[in-house]
Amino acid sequence: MRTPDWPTGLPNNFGGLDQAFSELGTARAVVLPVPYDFTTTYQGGTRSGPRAILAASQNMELWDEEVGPIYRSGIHTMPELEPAAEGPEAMVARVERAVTWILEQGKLPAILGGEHSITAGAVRAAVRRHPRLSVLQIDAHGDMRDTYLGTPHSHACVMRRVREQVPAASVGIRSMSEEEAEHLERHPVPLSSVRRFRALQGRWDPILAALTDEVFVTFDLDGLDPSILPATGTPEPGGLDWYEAVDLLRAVSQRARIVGFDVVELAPLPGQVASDFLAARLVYRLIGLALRLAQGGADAAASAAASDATRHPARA
Ligand SMILES: [Mn+2]
Repeated sequence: MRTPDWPTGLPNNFGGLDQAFSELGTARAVVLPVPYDFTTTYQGGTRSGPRAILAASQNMELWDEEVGPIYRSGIHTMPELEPAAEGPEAMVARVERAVTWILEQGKLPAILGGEHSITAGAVRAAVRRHPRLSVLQIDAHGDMRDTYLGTPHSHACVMRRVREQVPAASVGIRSMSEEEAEHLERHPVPLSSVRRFRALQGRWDPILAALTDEVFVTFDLDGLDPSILPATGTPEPGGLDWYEAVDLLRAVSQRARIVGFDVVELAPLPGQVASDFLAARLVYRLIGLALRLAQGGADAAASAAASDATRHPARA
């Protein structure tokens, strides 16, 4: 049979990459879409997050201003992980199985949520391969409840479960329950509100010191300000801006190895694609930082930041 020879649209994978850059065998990064939205309690819709990120990524320029043409390292997109109808515990186990498989192939797992509860499975898989693992959480919410609505596997409990396994640093936190606040008073953990993060003025040693040299990044998009990312289930005012977030991620990637990450809680809004694009760019940037392709790009970005000193004196 002859291959059709008419022009076609882009392949439906992260970045819209040709086979040479998207086949599993040679790809260094593997994107795992997890359209899971079960324990969400306010605005739902995160089940549509992964597809929106993939769609945006196919319209994104693949030369990244910090990490360059990272698609050349190969980015394979897995089929969507099917949601488990039994409940979050089964889904967490399913995520763990998939991420274990990706790590066994020697690839970087890049997980697209979906709601935040899936992180527990990803971290369980990562810590088995990297026993000295630590977790960087970007989030508006502590997610430190012991149980929520009858389950310890809710999105609202995910960092409590993670911190039972590994050390973690949390940034952007500005919303928690009374129970969480009391728990944190008795059991303090490295946790920065946006105010505290800004007070560090770019000297992030207290955050970096809480991490080991192998880091899993869990990026809940509501850690960002709703003015730049409105498409999320529980938007909270006063979040991080884009440059604060990516500057922190770059600093982490220079001090430690990012061994996997997730970007969760995108709940796409009809007609508003800026959030989807931000998420796609963030995923692409994180792949580059994790694969340590940032060398030249980071220097260029650092000098750009220095010349930007009048606007951001704190980060000069
Ligand atoms: Mn959150």
